Amino acid sequence: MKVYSHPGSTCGRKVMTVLAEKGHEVEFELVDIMKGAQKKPEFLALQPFGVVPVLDDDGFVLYESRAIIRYLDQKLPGVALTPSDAKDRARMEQWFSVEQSYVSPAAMKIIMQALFAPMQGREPDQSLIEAGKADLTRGLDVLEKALNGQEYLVASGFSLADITYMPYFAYLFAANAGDLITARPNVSAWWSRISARPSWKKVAG
Ligand SMILES: N[C@@H](CCC(=O)N[C@@H](CS)C(=O)NCC(=O)O)C(=O)O
Repeated sequence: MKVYSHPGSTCGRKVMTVLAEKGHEVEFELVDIMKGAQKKPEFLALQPFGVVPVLDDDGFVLYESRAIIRYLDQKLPGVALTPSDAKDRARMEQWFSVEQSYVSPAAMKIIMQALFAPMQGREPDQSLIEAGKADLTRGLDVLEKALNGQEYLVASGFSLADITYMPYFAYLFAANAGDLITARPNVSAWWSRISARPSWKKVAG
């Protein structure tokens, strides 16, 4: 199995965290997204949108991180990261969708400006950071309520849903916006719990 990605890629980190949870080693093919390698014809032949990650499982080429992690969980032995009960599974899908629709787009607005713009020698746009923070409020408030008295997003246990949030939360701290998380006790406790997992430490450590 081979993963084409970049160590700093949020979506790539979801894939690598699932692999670490499963205890499965893969070949890691660096795609240097800082230098535009993702837009070269040879990579576009694997991923027509020119973004990482891509999985190659013995010739079965799959892109889109959320599809890849579902596939890996089903395919690989080890701990199950998808609940078997229909309602728990539906709840996991709900949190996947909330991440993709409301949380990560808002978080990325902040991260692109407060973290990546300075790295690329650009001045962060404060108005975009403020807009991202405003956008993120509802998503985090919803998580705060859902995590009341609950250790993980799905009550039955740690699942793929928790993993999909982790790369964005880590970058929010790096972007000096960690107070959005620490201000919410249930979200904060959940983040401490999931970010302490050996899989995440291995990937983002
Ligand atoms: N929907 C895609 C998004 C992938 C994505 O946006 N990857 C970023 C890195 S986290 C990327 O390759 N960016 C480079 C670019 O946009 O050129 C997925 O889930 O795999």
